[in-house]
Amino acid sequence: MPTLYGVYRSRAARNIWLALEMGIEMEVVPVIQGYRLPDPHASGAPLNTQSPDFLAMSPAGAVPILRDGDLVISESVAINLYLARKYGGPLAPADLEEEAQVLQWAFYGMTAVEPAALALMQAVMASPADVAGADAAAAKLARPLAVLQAHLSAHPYMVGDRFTVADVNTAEVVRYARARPGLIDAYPAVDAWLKACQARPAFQAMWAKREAEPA
Ligand SMILES: N[C@@H](CCC(=O)N[C@@H](CS)C(=O)NCC(=O)O)C(=O)O
Repeated sequence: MPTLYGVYRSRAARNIWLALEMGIEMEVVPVIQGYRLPDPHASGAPLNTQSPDFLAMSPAGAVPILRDGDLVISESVAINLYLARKYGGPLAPADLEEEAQVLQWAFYGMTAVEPAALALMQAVMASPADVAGADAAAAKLARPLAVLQAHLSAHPYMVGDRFTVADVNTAEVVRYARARPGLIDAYPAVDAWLKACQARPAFQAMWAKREAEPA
């Protein structure tokens, strides 16, 4: 059985969501971000991203990490692509063409959507009253959201007209933009798609556990 190291309040969430969608049995070992602890090196500190045992597995000191037999991999999107390929089924790419599209959206999500969406979420959380700062961050998201709006106006899902690993990967970064109320409303196809993704029982199960985890 694969083992995932990470907490629900981290990018491990997208791996847990996918595993639930695909019915993959996966052990989840909690590893909290070191920066969330008062002293990650204290003797009683929980296993965290700065613990020597964890750093031996993750030189970058970041969760998630997946261990599957002798294989140890980092990067939540790479982990999802591995799980999809290994376990197969309708959430995995059906052929080479779909695999290319899944990769295309994975790279677009990581390079175009995530940096802008994360910057927006962090700006809103750091200074909720700083409207100008949030406006500037939101402006950088306008183009990626317009790209997704155009795609999702013509297709119900990211790839293959069905829910796949590409939706899990993309939805988990688009949701950061919800930090700015009303922003995604201006992109109705994105809004409807995100709501459909997040209404799925597997997402709901993951989210309930995430909410139950201390912030
Ligand atoms: N691109 C990586 C990002 C990994 C990452 O930054 N993880 C954060 C939690 S979401 C982390 O572990 N941070 C610990 C730290 O920066 O000390 C992925 O998607 O897995």
